[in-house]
Amino acid sequence: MDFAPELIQALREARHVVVFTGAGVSAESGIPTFRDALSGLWSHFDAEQLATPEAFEADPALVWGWYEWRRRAAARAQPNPAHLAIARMAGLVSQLQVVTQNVDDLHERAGNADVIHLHGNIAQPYCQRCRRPHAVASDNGTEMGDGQRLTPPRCTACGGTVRPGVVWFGESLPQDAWNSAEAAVRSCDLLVCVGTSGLVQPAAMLPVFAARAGAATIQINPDPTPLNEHVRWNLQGPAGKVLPVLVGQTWA
Ligand code: BJW
Ligand code: ZN
Repeated sequence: MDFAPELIQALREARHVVVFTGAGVSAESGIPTFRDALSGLWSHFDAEQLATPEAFEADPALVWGWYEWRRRAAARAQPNPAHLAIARMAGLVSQLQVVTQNVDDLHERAGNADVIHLHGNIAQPYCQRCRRPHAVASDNGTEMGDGQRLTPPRCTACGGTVRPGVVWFGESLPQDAWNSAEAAVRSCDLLVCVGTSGLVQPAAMLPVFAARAGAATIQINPDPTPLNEHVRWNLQGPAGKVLPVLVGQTWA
């Protein structure tokens, strides 16, 4: 794999790097990307239609079952070479922040300390009424039946319905996370976009903000995305293959 010398130089000189990630960075850990066909019975459902407050209102057991299935899969998954390369990079530059759309914790488990979650955390459900966090059993090993419906638990404090700790379509992103992400991309000198389709707003604006503010920009993805036209270097391939080589060649 050969990279442009200017790209290697930009990485070596960068003092503040932001790595902006999407579902593709966790794909090689066995977590399906959001817009992949879902496996088994769940393939009868469109992920975009399950990830809404309206879907949860209409059929809580269907949506809670889907999220429990995914929560357990995420808990069993392990960081892959892409997560590990990003964690390694954090030790090689002055400042590295991860801004992720992912609801898993694989960046943290790979060793990154500064991780901003734009779309919440699948392991932290909370009460829909009083917003208190709801402790979920650490049943990581328990396989759920394919397409299994599950009634959502009740809040132990107020009896309200517990909901997944993620941001659905039509909901606002957590204000603190969004402010931190926006500040990070506007002040970084290099942005690396990894494994995102760049279709979901407002997250997809972040690379545009970085480019407008003068940051060097890189995208790593096996497929073209709408971000191609906004970034300087498009590295086509799976993140778990490209990132370790890129980090290895830059800081050899
Ligand atoms: C690999 C790989 C490998 C594979 N290596 N790569 C402006 C215009 C139009 C619409 C809107 C707008 N502003 C807001 C909207 C509406 C909406 C939106 O964006 N809709 C679009 C779909 C059109 N946005 C919202 O509603 C947001 N809220 C908001 O804007 O609030 C203000 C507001 C309030 C009220 C009314 C109006 C506005 C909230 C968005 C929340 C998104 N939530 C989800 C679900 C989270 C929970 C869950 O996981 O179930 O977040 S949706 C889903 O998409 C998930 C992801 O984080 C997000 C992004 O997906 P991502 O990560 O890019 O994954 P994929 O699957 O799309 O792509 C994977 C990529 O990986 C692909 O490119 C592959 O090629 C690649 N890949 N293998 C590297 N090995
Ligand atoms: Zn409650």
